[in-house]
Amino acid sequence: MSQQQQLLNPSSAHDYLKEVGADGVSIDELIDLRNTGSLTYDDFLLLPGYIDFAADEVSLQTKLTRNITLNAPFVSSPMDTVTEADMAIAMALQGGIGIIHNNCTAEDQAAMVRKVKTFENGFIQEPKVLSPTHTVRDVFEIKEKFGFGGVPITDSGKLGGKLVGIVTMRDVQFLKDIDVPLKDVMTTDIVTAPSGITLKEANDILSHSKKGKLPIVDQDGNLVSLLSRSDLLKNRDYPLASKHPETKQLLVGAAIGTREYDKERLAKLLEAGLDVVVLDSSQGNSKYQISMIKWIRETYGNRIDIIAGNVVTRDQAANLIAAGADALRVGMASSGICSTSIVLAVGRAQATSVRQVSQFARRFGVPVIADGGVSTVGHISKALALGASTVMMGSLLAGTTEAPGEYFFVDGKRLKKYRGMGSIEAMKKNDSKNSGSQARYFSESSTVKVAQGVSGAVVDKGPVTKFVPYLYAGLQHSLQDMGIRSLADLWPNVIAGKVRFERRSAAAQREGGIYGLYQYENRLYDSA
Ligand code: CPR
Repeated sequence: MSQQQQLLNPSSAHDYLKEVGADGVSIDELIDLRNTGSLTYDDFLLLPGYIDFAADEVSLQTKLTRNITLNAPFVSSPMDTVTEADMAIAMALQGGIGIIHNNCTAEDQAAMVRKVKTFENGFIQEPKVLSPTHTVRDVFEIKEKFGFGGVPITDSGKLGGKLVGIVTMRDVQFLKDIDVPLKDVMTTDIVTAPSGITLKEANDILSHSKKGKLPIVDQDGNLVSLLSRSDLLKNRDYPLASKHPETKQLLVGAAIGTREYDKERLAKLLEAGLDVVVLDSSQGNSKYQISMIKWIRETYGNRIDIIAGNVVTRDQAANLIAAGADALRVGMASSGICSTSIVLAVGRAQATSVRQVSQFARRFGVPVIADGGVSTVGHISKALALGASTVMMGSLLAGTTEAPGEYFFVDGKRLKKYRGMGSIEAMKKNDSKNSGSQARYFSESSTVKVAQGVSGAVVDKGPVTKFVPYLYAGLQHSLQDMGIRSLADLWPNVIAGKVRFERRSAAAQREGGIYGLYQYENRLYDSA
């Protein structure tokens, strides 16, 4: 005879839950090396919690390093197809940070750092400039090529030269002879503003002057930048921007290696205003990295924060933490362009790496950057739930407008190049010994270069200024579903066993994908 269970009173639901225990598993049960081996992001899901707040209330403030706090946990990777100045500016404006690659000369890298540090939102930092001896033809060419209708004129024809006039379309529109020099047609009665002026003050001058352009000059009358009336309406405020607390300049990072010549490189980067340095090695647990960390500390004290790595085990982490690292970059062989685990048989699945290193490093107050293998917003929330404080992205940001390189078309698709820094192509880009890509893989002196990655292309993703807000809003919704109000609350709730996890079978992963449709469109976001 079957025994019927007695029904319980609904008001005792919470007592009964205590009796049977919370659903799902804790993080310790999820990452169980002996029984499950290593896991990657797609191997598990987070279980939903309780929502009593709106998604846009969720704070994503987090630590990049011991001393640097960001408003968004997004870092762009130091790769030569991902982060140069434009990407670093866009990332910092939106609360994250960009790490400028070192597969170039120290001078070029320092110039990129300087460009980020001198960026001021709304000001055109690199306007097209002509000299009084250029001709009207040159103005028309600029108009045709770039669409700019007003060109400042300096004595040298360059930015930084003495401002002597301005030529607008109104000055040249009806001229018959377009070979006349600009000194005969330019306007010399110019309204200017001093450098250091705020965007708001400059905008006010521009609105009153009724001019199309406002040149910004230093105390000697040299041209520093330009403000354009047509940009006035487009100027956006970036309330989350990552800025230095005193100088109010955008924050920027840069990668270096661990050789003697990298010490000189670092000096140049610091002179350009660098905020944080990344010691860029695919396997960071080396005597080279440990002595570089110590040397930087001895030479520069606490003037600069050091991100060390990459590591994937707590044994590796222990060495770098003891040497004085301010953050650790975690990941080996999880990126889509990486062939390290196939070729060298060394690496670790990313979810396990992030959890093992974060658990260890958090005891010392050292934040972890989960680097690589992120291809969805969901991967970002998983990395953070596993203990990372920020995520570093390569492929997800490649193909955006701000990524280096030109777009090209294949089979009607608009593409941009994306390549691993250990691909033969990247290692050969700059054969001068002092550039970073070969050193990252300890390959400068090898006669045979062993590739640890591939070179390919990704589809156009549009501007990062639209894509990162999508990542931000998506992450807020993810935390809301978990019932977590802020990133700061996430880890305490994970270690208290309140955030619950569950492994998923291959069939469950299939079920989580899109299926059963004849065709569909996968638009990631819609933004105003
Ligand atoms: P994704 O975001 O593209 O998955 O990964 C980017 C990360 O991949 C970089 O930040 C870097 O750590 C790593 N990476 C770059 N080039 C690589 C090669 Cl050739 N091999 C292995 N890892 C690479």
